[in-house]
Amino acid sequence: MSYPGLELYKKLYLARRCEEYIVKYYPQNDMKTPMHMSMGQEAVAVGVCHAVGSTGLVLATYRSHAAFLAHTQNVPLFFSELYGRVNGLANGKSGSMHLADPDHGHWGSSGIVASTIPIALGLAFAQKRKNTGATTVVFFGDGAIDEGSFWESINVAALMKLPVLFVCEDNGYAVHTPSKKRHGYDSIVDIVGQFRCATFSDDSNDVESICNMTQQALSIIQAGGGPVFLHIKCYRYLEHVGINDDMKDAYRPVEIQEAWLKKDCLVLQRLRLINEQGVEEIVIQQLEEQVETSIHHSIVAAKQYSSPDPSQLFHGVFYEEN
Ligand SMILES: Cc1ncc(C[n+]2csc(CCOP(=O)(O)OP(=O)(O)O)c2C)c(N)n1
Repeated sequence: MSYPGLELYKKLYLARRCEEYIVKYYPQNDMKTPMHMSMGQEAVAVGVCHAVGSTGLVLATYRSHAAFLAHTQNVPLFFSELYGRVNGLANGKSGSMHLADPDHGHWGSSGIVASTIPIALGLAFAQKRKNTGATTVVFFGDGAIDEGSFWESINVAALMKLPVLFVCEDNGYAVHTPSKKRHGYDSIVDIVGQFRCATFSDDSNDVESICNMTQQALSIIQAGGGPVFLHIKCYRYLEHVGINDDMKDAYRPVEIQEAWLKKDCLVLQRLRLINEQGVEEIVIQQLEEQVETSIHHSIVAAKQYSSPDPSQLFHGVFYEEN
């Protein structure tokens, strides 16, 4: 793929279409897992993971789909896990909130807000000690900065100059409560900047801009400059948990949603490919068809496997020596 922006578009399209398939098939009640959808926020996961590459170690939140797909692009394992099948990432026992593939650098996500942040610190500490050169990336929502473990982690990471990239996916809400009703300060970036931690911000929803910003952050970390904090504004299209639109609940202003829809990350990147990077429409369509086919095959294949046997219920819950 010779056009620089095409790979980014492909990853955005993959994340979006996987979730559109979830919206289509979830009502069949065969995916027995709660769904926290990334739809609308994909530019953060894709821009960051693209810059970090396959050698990065990534942790995310229960809103895990875009981060998992952007980092691993493993569509078959993704759907097998969502369908609760034995060949899934955790043999069908984790569901959507706990997607993990540590053998490929994806160290997992969790339903407990902010809980992966201190785990990321441990991973980053191990990389520093073993001198592997790997960067650990941890995604979290703006709700996670309400937790003590976030502040303790920023402090320790700055103190120990750990190679960790903090990525705050700020969609403005913790469930239905807006940031301004939760935070006794105006700018999280100003406060984190008081620690020995470089900060960057973005509200463009532009995947290339997020990717470039991440590359700058990585050069600081890889030069031994300690942790970096990215604050990236984004907008969740669907309800907090579930596959439906929730604008009828009226906790989010319609004008704000309209403004974000106008800068939808897929639309922005598709237009850039055609208008600025000279990519022909047919090339984009072929790529979209490839993605569709891979999703379709992954779903059909996942459904051919069985669910785990009840005797396996307590296996894999705790670490087991081989
Ligand atoms: C420690 C903890 N406290 C409370 C909850 C309940 N809870 C689930 S999601 C959520 C909001 C988190 O919002 P945010 O971190 O901004 O992520 P988003 O859902 O917006 O992606 C809360 C409070 C939880 N899961 N874990």
